[in-house]
Amino acid sequence: MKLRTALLGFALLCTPMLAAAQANISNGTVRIGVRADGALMPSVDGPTTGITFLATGNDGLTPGCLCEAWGIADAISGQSGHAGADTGSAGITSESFTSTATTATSVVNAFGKFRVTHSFTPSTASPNLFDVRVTIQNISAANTQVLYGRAMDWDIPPTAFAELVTLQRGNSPALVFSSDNGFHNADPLNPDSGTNFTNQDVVDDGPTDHGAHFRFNFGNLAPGASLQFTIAYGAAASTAQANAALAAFGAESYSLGKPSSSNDGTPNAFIFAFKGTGGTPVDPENPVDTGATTCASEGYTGTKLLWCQNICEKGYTGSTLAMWIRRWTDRYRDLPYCAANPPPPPPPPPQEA
Ligand SMILES: [Ca+2]
Ligand SMILES: [Ca+2]
Repeated sequence: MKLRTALLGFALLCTPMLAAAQANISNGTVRIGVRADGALMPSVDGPTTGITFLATGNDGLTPGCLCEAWGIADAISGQSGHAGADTGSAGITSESFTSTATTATSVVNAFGKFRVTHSFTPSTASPNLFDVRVTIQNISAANTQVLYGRAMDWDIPPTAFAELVTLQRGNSPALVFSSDNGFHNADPLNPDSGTNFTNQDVVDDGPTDHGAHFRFNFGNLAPGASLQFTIAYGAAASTAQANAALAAFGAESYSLGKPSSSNDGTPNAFIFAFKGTGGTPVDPENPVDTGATTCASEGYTGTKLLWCQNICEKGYTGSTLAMWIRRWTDRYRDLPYCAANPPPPPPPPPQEA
């Protein structure tokens, strides 16, 4: 009894500390839930929050699974890690977490090689956005090559699990893979075959249960050096308002999640965007729509379908990708559809800070 009382007292003492190690933050228009590991949708006192548009009270992530995640890899050593509320965590250890009513900063160690800081602040570009400044530092003694992935399964009320997804890749040479598979754990070394599409610019695809996944290769990062880029999360009352926020932010690549109950993004369109990744801002008013071409939609079957998927839709890179391309060209003397948009060349050396 005494032990139990003592443990209860200890638990009560610890509760405020544990609760403070993750936070829901708000700018009055949008509420974001930030975990200690830098992913979204923490377990805190208050509503479970991914990205909530306060005007409708709807959250674009929390219906169904809490599927949102980020991951990092060193392509030289082949090490990787990832963190997410429902997709699990590997190789990521929390170093510190601080927050206010409007800001949150997560600092983690990634498999002893990187220190990764996700700093959430209200965007100065738009009240519909939060900025997440991401800083990746090589804390090892070895040269590294940095891959960063981030994924989310859009679930957009009032038609959650039947949402429309727009994905615009832009021209950043560092963006090496994208898909609408929001269930991915974002580990950059984990292949992704997409839900409806990979590596394509698509407008309002669906309705189906899908999301957005972006993977970047930021190139070599020397011991002690750092690189930075910025993510935006947000929500707006319509496609037009979401596009205005994206333009103000200067998005280089982005995804929008919208309900399928309207054709103008009402009553809420949700935003996931990147800048500072080496590209130029896209024009959200004139999105590119190539339709969701897939190996299956190309009419391939059997071996040809499988090999096409290995080249175009599995997210393979390096020698594995080269092997499948070689097999394909040896047998078929041409290239599958995605060869019209070949993987970009290696990115320039990253900005060091
Ligand atoms: Ca969900
Ligand atoms: Ca979904």
